[in-house]
Amino acid sequence: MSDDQTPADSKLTSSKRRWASEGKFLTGRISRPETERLPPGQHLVKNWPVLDLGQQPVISTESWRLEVPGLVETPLTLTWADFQAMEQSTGVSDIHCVTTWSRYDNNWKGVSTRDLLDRAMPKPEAAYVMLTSYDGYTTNLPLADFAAEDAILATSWEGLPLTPEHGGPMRLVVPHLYFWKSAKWLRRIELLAADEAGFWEKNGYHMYGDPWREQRYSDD
Ligand SMILES: Nc1nc2c(c(=O)[nH]1)N[C@H]1C(S)=C(S)[C@@H](COP(=O)(O)O)O[C@H]1N2
Ligand SMILES: [Mo]
Repeated sequence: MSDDQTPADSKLTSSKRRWASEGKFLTGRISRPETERLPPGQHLVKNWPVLDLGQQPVISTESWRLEVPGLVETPLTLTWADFQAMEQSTGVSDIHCVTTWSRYDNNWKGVSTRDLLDRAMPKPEAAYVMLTSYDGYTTNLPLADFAAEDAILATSWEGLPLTPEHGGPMRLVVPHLYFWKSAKWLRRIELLAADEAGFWEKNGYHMYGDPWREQRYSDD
C-alpha cells in the first residue's frame, strides 16, 4: 500500500476500481422492454429455416475436435468425450437472422462459452475471436460478446441432439447478435488482439451485427 492514500481508499474502493478496469460484471447486454422483443425489420417464424454455404459437412463425434488456439494461457484441443465431460448448461433464447426471420424461445443445451474460456484462460491482450467451421466458414466477434452470459456451444436443441443441417454435432449460439455470427459445425475458436473479418464480413456484412441497431451491412 502506498502512503498517498486518501481516506476513501478502503479495501472496497480499491477492489471496485480493479473491477472497473477489468470490466467485471459487465454483461454487454442492454435491457429492453418486452414490447420490443422483435428487432426492427424482423418477422416471426415458427419453423427453423436452414441457411449455410450449401456444403453441410458430416462430422462423426469420433473425429470431431474443438481447437482453442491464439491468445490463451492454455491452448485446447478437445475430443467429443472431453467436451461432454465439461459442465453442461441450458438456456432459452431468440434467433434473429439477417435475412429478417426471427424465432423465439429456442431451448439449447451445451457448454457455456464462459466455461470453455475459464479452461483456456484468455491472455489480457485477447479482445476478439475468429471462429472457423468444418465447412470452411469463418466469422468474427468481440471476445466480450462471445463470452456473453447466454452464449452457448450447443449440442442439443429442444431436448434432441442438434441435427447436422443446423450445425450438429456442435454449433455456437450468440443470441444478441445476428445469427450469421453463430457458427455451425464449429471447429476452431482463435483468440486475437485485433478484429479480423470473417466470411460474410468480407462480403459486405457488418463487423459487429447488432439486430437492435440493424447492423446488417457494413457502411461502405
Ligand atoms: N459453419 C457455418 N455456420 C454458419 C453458416 C454457414 O454457412 N456455415 N451460416 C450462418 C448463417 S448466415 C445463418 S443465418 C445461420 C443459420 O443457421 P441455421 O441453418 O441453423 O438456421 O448459421 C450461420 N452459421
Ligand atoms: Mo444468415
